[in-house]
Amino acid sequence: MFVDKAQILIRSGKGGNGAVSFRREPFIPQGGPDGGNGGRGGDIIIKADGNLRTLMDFRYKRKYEAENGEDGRGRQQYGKDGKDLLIKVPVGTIVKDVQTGNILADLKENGSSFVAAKGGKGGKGNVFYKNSVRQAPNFAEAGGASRERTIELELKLLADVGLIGFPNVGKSSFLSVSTNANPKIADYHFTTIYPNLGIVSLYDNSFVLVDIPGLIEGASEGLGMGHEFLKHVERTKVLIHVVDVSGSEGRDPIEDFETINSELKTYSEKLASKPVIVAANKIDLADDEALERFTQYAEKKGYKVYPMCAPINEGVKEVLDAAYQALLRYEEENEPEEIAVVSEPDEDPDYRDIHVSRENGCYVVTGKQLRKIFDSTNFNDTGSLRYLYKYIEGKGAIQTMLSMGMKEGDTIRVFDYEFEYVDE
Ligand SMILES: Nc1nc2c(ncn2[C@@H]2O[C@H](COP(=O)(O)OP(=O)(O)OP(=O)(O)O)[C@@H](O)[C@H]2O)c(=O)[nH]1
Ligand SMILES: [Mg+2]
Repeated sequence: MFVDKAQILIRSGKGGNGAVSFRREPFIPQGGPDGGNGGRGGDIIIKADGNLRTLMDFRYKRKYEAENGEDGRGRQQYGKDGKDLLIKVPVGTIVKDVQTGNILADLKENGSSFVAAKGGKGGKGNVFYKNSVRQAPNFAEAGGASRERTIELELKLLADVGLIGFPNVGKSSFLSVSTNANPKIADYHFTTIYPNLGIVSLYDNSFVLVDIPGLIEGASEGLGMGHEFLKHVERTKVLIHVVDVSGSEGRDPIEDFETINSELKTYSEKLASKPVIVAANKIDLADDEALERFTQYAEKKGYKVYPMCAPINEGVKEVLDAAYQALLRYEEENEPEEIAVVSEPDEDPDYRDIHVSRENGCYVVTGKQLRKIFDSTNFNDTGSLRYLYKYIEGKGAIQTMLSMGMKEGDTIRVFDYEFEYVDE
C-alpha cells in the first residue's frame, strides 16, 4: 500500500533546572548565592525536504524526542541547551494535532519548517532571586516542562494532472514515455498498485503527472483500490482519461468510458467537474471504424478525443499539449487551494489548569503549571512554601476543596507532598 499518512509521538526537551548553590570560599563564612540557570530543552522541528518522496520512514520509527536542557550548576555555571530535533518530511506534508484535530502546518515549500513542540525554558538559578531583602535565596526555578503530543503527517500528492482509466489500458505506458518516471508496465490488471509521479517537461515548463491505479466499476464504493486513490485524483487539476479504444480485452470502449465517468461522479461532483482530456489508446489494434465510433460518441458529449499509441510515443505529445493548456486555463480560473492552518500557543492547552479530586479521604491537587512551581519549591524554606500555597489558592483550588467539604485538619496532597489544611 502507498503510505501517505503516519502518526508519530513527539516530545520536546525539558528545560534544565536552575541550581541552588552558595559560594564557598576560604575565610568567607557566608558566600552569596551562585546557582546558574538551566539550559533550554530542544525543540521538535518539522521541515520539508525536496529529496523525500514518501512518509515510509515513519512506519518504522514512531517516537521522536529532543534533548533535555542541562541543569545549572554552582559558580554560576549555565546548563547546556538541549539539541533540537529536526524531522524531515516530503514537500506537501500537512501536520495535524491528533487530539484537537487542528491543522498545524502545511509545508508546501522546500525548506519550510515549523516548531511542532517547543522545548521547556531553562529554570533560573538562585542567583537570579537575590535582591536587597533576600540575600540568600535557597530556592531556584525548575526547568519548563517538555511538550508531548501525537501528530499526524499527511502527504498530499502534489500532482497537476491525473491519469485515469480501466486497468491495462496503457496509463503507465503513457507515463513512461512522457516523463522521467519508470513505472512497471505489464499485460495484466493492477500492475500499478500505488500512484506513480512523473515530471513532464514541455517547452520551458513542466508539470507533475500522476498515474493512478486502474479504476473499476464500484470504485467509488471502495471496490478495487478505487477509494484509496480517488482521493488523490481529487487533488489534481486536470484528468487524462485513457481508454482502450481497440476493445482488446473484449469490453466496449464507450461503456468503459461511461463507467469511469459515473464512478467519478458518484465519488464527488468536484471530481466530475474537472477538465478531462480523452486519450483513445491502442489505435494500432483498433480498426478505423471502432476509433471513429468512439470519437463521435465522446465528441458529441463535448470531449476532444486524441488518438494515441503510447508505447511508440504516437499521439502522446498532442495529449500532453492539450493537458497543459487545460491546466493553464484551470489555474487562471481557480484560486490555489489554501489549507486553513490553526496557530496554537506553544504550551499545552491545559497548561494553566488545576484539578482537584478526592482520594482516600485526601484532597488531591494536580496541574501542569503546578508541577513546575512544585518542582521549584524548597520545602525547607517557608517563603518558598508560601509561594506554592498562594499559587494553589490563587487558582481557586482551596475554594473548590472547601465547597467539596474540606475542613480544618484535612489532608491536601500535591504530588508527593502532603500538608494539613489550616483555616487562617
Ligand atoms: N498494442 C498496444 N499495446 C499497448 C498500448 N499501450 C499499452 N499497451 C500494452 O498494454 C498493457 C498494459 O499497459 P500498462 O501501461 O501497464 O497499462 P495500465 O493502464 O498502467 O495498467 P494497470 O496498471 O494494470 O492498471 C501492456 O502490455 C502494454 O504494453 C498500445 O497503444 N498498443
Ligand atoms: Mg499501470
